[in-house]
Amino acid sequence: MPRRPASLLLLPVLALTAGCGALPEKGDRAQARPAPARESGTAAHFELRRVASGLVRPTYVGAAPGDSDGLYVLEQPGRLVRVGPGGRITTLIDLRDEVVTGAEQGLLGLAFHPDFARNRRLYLHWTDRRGDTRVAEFTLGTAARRPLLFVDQPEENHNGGQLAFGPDGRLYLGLGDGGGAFDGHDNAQDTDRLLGKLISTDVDTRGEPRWRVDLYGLRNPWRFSFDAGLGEVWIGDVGQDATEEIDRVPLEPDEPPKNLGWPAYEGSKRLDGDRLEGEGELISPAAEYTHADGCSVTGGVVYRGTELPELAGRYVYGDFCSGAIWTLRPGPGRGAEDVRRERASQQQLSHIGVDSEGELLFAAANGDIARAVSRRR
Ligand SMILES: [Ca+2]
Repeated sequence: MPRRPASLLLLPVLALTAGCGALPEKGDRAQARPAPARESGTAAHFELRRVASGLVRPTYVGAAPGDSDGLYVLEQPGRLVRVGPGGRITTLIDLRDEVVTGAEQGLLGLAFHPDFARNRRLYLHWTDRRGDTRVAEFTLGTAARRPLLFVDQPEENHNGGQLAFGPDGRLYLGLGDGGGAFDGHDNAQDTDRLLGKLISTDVDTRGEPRWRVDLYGLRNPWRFSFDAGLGEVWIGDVGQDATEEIDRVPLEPDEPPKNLGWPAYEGSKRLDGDRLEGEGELISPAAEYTHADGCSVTGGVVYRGTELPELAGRYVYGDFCSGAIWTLRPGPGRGAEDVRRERASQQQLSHIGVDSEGELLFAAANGDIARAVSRRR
């Protein structure tokens, strides 16, 4: 693939650093932001207690509005199950005949309609038998299905995964860059394409869904979440060979979509070859870690529960490969600080969700579901 020279981008930034007052190239202006936070110590805010096991490669755990007794789990090969009291498992939707399972393919995302308790609507994201991305609306207890999205996938990897409703009531989806290495299909910086983006649609408008690009320059946003109170989205964007990143981005729909930098940047590191495209403000990671500490970030949530008061307002995330779990404190200027590695860890960590009370749940590809509990118990 063509590698474009980076020198034109780097020179103005260096000039600005030297204080000569030259304007940085559009998009690189955010380089004045503070460096991403890195691990600065350890902590033991909680223990993990296993609450279910034997599930098949879970990719999601969470609660449904109006159901405080059950946990809802996605199994990567294609089932949505409910884990009820006593660990009883009920299959709610079975797409195993339609889903292909690979390392990064399968049933990858679930979101409940904000009004699910009344309308029973939920949304699933999966990889179909041809390896392409599909999103559809289901109405639980009926056979109703409404296709919402089809995206041709050029490679098996980097399919993104997460579905979630934003504080604006829109359904958001994270899509990876289409796969291969170093965005060889040139998707992430092309704002006319859906790959390498955070996109959203209004599911309550009937007729053909229209998807909007909200953020671009993503590599593989496997997991993201909204901190509704602050109108922010937190993204764990999986890195290439060196760096995993956490992005903290304000929701500003009246502004042009912001640029998360890939593949011109991996984490905060400028890579040779690709340039920033489009008009979006460049967003540097709030936090990052290198492959000395893992190899695939699993983005989590800002804790808004009550059982673990020391975690209040902290963002919780981890790494699939090392099982490490970190928490950090949102800092000034959209940054992060006080990154602590937890004593607890979870091998094959695939998803961090919350129950109906906002308490932390951890899904792992080894089949386990765990809950964060106070160490004082
Ligand atoms: Ca980035």
